[in-house]
Amino acid sequence: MWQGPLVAPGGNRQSPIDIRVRKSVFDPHLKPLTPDYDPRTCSQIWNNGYSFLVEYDDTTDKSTLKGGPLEDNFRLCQFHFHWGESNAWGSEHTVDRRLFPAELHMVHWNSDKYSRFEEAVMEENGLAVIGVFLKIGKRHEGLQKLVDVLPAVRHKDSVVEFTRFDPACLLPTNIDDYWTYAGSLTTPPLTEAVTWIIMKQHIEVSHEQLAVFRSLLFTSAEEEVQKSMVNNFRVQQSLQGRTVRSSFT
Ligand code: SG5
Ligand code: ZN
Repeated sequence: MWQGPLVAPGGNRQSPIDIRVRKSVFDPHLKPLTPDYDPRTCSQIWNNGYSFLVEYDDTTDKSTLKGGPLEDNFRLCQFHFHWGESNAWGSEHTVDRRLFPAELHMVHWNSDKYSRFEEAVMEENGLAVIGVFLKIGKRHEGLQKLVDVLPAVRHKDSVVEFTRFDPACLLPTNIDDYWTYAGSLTTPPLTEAVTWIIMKQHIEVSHEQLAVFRSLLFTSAEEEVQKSMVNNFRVQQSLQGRTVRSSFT
């Protein structure tokens, strides 16, 4: 019986991976990425007990991603981060084994082929996730708007309204240089639905801003033993013969 492409986690296109720069293959046919986001689709922030999700209204094509390796039109539904307990690690992907203190994921689903995120998540070409590495440096003014509201979603299952946040402010200045490969979600359901687009250029955030990420909790307000939300990344997966393509030489 055909079960779809998505038998995880034993599949052969799991994420995250180590990007080996010299083994990635320049693909001159890769187009520039064209994100087109409407900050008015931003709706809320939610601590889901694994990360915090900034969620966008994805009932219409108002915030979309096209171009790059993508044939179809993809709709933004949420972004979130993964981070470590210290600045020495925290990213899911690595570049020549180099770890970053955090990684941003902007999650989009294919609205040309599917009608809902839940449907797209089960399909081979269902999702496109942009990954951006965070490095410690100067304070990020765009990110600060988000950092300021994080204390309100300290516990698991807490949700607050969060509107008019432009997700494009978290992208690096150069979005033309990226790596791309076929992979999976890095949290359950781990489905092999994702075209990953990993930015070569990182963004800078301050140590204090990441410290606020680390003050979040995996646990709900009712639990007796509270656990800091840190090290919320998946272990690396093997490449299994896949090619990582680059948009740049
Ligand atoms: C899916 O994968 C999950 C997210 C999860 C990311 O988008 O969504 C679902 O499974 C809903 C059907 O989880 C939720 O939205 C909770 C319901 O995001 C997280 O759990 C935050 C880390 C993970 O995507 S990723 O591969 O880019 N890391
Ligand atoms: Zn993620």
